[in-house]
Amino acid sequence: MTVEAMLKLIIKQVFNISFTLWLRTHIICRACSEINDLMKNPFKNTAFLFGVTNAKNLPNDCGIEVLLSGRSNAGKSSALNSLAENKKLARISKTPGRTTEINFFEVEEGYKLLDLPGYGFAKSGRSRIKDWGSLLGEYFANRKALKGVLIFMDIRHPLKPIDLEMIKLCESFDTDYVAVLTKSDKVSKNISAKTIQQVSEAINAKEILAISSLNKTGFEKLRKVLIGFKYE
Ligand SMILES: Nc1nc2c(ncn2[C@@H]2O[C@H](COP(=O)(O)OP(=O)(O)O)[C@@H](O)[C@H]2O)c(=O)[nH]1
Ligand SMILES: [Mg+2]
Repeated sequence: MTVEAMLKLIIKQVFNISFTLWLRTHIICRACSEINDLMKNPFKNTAFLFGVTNAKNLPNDCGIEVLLSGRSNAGKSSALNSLAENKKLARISKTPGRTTEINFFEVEEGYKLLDLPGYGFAKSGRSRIKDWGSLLGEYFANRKALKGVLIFMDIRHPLKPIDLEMIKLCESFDTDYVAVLTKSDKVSKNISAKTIQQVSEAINAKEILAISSLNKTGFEKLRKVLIGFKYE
């Protein structure tokens, strides 16, 4: 072998080793950064799975499920996006015209958030929850995976009749519910504290908290509450 050929071989080997080392370091760094992100926010990888309109299409009853409910415009989609720090998450699940649907989101294997986009949409008055018919009723009655319900309410007008109907539904099935008061940036700290107090006196919620998707406040507590459902 000539000196030139040997040099070429050495350069090639050095290049190969350097590249492999760089690639490994890069992969390890990426994995570390993903783990770090997930430790900071366990909801970061939340992804839309599918929508269900009929009780017979519900997936296997296993793991943990938490229902997200609230009147339309309460700020539920914005809250879901802020929770996951993903601006596009809630929009993905929107299916126009389908108001009686349960949308499944997976936070991690075995933990799902279920969005009820039609709550407060269909028709008027007391028949609204009934419009959910067998789907919601059957879901509540039989679902072992159901660990809790979040009820999103605009902090300026909480506990509307439809919210009270959902609370009644939770109480009748002995399901824990959490009142999430949204858009807290719209009121002063004083009013926010007063509203939390009033709501806590009026209902038997497991927890009451205020969030603002605009200011990104209250989400640490909301994440803690949601993670708490894993240990019940
Ligand atoms: N000021 C303020 N507006 C909000 C907040 N969250 C949502 N909104 C607004 O309220 C409206 C309804 O929000 P959306 O998340 O779509 O509500 P949803 O119908 O319950 O899913 C939109 O115009 C949002 O920009 C918030 O924390 N603060
Ligand atoms: Mg929405």
